[in-house]
Amino acid sequence: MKRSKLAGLVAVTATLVATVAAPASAGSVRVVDGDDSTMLADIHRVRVTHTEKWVRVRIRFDDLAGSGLRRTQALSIFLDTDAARTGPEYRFQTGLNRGTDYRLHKVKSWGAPGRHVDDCGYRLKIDWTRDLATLAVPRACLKDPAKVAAAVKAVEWNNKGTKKVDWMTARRAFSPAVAAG
Ligand SMILES: [Ca+2]
Ligand SMILES: [Ca+2]
Repeated sequence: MKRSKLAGLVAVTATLVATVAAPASAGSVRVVDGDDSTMLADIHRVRVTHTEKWVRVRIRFDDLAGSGLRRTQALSIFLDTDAARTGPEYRFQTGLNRGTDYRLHKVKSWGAPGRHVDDCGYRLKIDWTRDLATLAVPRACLKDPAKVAAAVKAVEWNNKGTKKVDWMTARRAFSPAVAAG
């Protein structure tokens, strides 16, 4: 038991290193959260990609509900663009059901309401068949950061109003920071 767990950890570390060190045109990191919640919007995997022009965060879920009648699902992505300042500099919020609205805010802390970032061409794509949500933000929107890290939180309500939450890895935990590739 102990042995296989250790082997698993080593494999994850090796994947992270390989992803970061890969001679690709973009810097990227993949974080595995896994099937650790009974909610349908359970976060399974997250990939943060940082290119010369874009910052992308792609999240794979257990099961995204197109219809809010099945489950009401929502997502927050926190971006850390300045490691010298504690906490996130940006927060992106969206629903995950069809017809949702989304918004990017400049924030000073995790809980701050922040100020809306005027439309600078950021966009969200949701694929309900593949259970994927992909945020793409022009790097210029974020003031061309040297490195970006992301923290991801999914929230879900069932039709009785019971709320469940899943964070990528842990509450308010950022991915490794990714330099522009
Ligand atoms: Ca999860
Ligand atoms: Ca920060």
